[in-house]
Amino acid sequence: MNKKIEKILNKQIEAEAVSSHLYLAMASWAENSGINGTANFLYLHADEERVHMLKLIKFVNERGGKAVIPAIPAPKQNFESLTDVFSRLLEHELMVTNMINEVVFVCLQEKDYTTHNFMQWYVAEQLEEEALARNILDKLKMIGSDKGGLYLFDRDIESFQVGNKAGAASPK
Ligand code: OFO
Repeated sequence: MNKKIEKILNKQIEAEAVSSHLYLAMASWAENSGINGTANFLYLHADEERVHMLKLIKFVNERGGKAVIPAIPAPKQNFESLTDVFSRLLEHELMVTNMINEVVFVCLQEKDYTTHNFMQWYVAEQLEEEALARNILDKLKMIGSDKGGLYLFDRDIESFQVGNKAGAASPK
């Protein structure tokens, strides 16, 4: 595997691990705050980020590269509100989108069309995740501090789809 591609894919493996860890911390905070629907949604999201990482690990190894399992720093543990959680989630996803765009750019520079093709799943996934996070933030803005609204939000959030289910169902 081209060394430049191997390096940038390993950077992406680390980013997916960091995402999974961050959403796990958010889920745990929500659970401790009694916001259980949101906690379940975020636990699921953390699992899906782990699947994103696994897909990359397998791809790198199967193409003759060496996937590096990264050390992950402890994520933020406390959040001010649901709006705080989802603002940070959107901000994080925008950063991940930039990283994925960079991988795609390097693939084209290196004429690695196989990896370019593989990365298209991540490009589509980012579109969905950003749209979902924006949608959730819009709902939270509408609800404001209305307790009844927040109760319904927490009840309904479990039915929101996280990510590209077809691709996330399997690590390959
Ligand atoms: Fe949140 O998405 Fe991974 O790539």
